[in-house]
Amino acid sequence: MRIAGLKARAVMAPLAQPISTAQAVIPAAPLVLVDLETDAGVTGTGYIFAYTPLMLAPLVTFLDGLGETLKGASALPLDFARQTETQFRLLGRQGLVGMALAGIDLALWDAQGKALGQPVCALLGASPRALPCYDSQGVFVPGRDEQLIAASLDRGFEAIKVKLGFPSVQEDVAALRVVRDMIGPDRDLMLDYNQAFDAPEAIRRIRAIEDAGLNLLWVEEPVAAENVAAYQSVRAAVSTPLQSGENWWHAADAARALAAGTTDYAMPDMIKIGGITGWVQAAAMADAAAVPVSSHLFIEASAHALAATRGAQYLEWLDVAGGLMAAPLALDQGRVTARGPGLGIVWDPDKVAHHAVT
Ligand code: SMN
Ligand code: MG
Repeated sequence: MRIAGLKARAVMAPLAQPISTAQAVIPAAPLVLVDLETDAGVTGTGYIFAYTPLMLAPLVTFLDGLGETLKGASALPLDFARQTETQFRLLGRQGLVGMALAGIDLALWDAQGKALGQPVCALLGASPRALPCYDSQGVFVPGRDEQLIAASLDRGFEAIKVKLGFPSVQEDVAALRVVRDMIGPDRDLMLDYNQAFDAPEAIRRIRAIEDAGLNLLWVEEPVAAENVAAYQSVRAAVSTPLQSGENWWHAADAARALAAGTTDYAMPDMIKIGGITGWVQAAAMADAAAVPVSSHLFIEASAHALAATRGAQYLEWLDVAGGLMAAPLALDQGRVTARGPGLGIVWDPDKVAHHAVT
């Protein structure tokens, strides 16, 4: 199978709730939809979460140009990886380059699955299976967001993550206490600090949360993602497990982080890690290091990848593209199962047209 063409479209996908974090609020999801045509008659589909609408036009422009250079090339993901590693070795593959390449990687895996009439997880050697999800919420503000926690419980989630980063740790503790009281002692509660602190402040906050008996499953990205030494010192100073990985670029970053012992849990981002191809490499290293693996965004592709991941922990339920689909991926009692063929992503043309950015 060979690549016949590439189409990239920018959209602002509607979200059920804004994504609020310690760093920024994202009111709608800036996505680039990637459609990869093949000479076998199937079109592979992937999408890229661009974080900010400012990056939509540059990604589309780059993908359009790259698509021209790929015409006639092999549509097998590892052939593509080998070719583009050489093509972009001098420039480097972090940032927009890596995001665009990962979007194509997803589309290539999707195309292979469709051509074979199989879900992508089966190409990776695994059957689809019901994966436990946690509901990934934004910054929890007491007095404002209780109904969001109640809605998570109604939907059957056994685990909930909130993001925080108030001016004081007392406010963080008070917010977590409200959530813990609502969900009870037995459900998992996670906290995402989105790289808000330096190591001393992170240690102070996490110790205060521990002293308050809030029993978190993990604290995520308390310090800057690339600061290996800071993760090591925080991890040595607290007993709550640390989670990180959504900002690892390609499997090489995963290797460095795991070798340095920066984290207890890993959650590669399907795009930053390099698509399904990069995920397989990173997840294998994490599992071999006895570090459980969760996902970040990209619920459709992650449901396939996690089904095939030994040591899979949680799928992050944060649906950024369902607002553009005829049939968004469905939850069943807080669990989700990958569907095929391919990645199982089918856009609703009317919804895509309505939210298109031109
Ligand atoms: C997150 C940050 C930015 C966009 C989406 C999600 C967050 C998470 O770090 O883990 O959910
Ligand atoms: Mg996070």
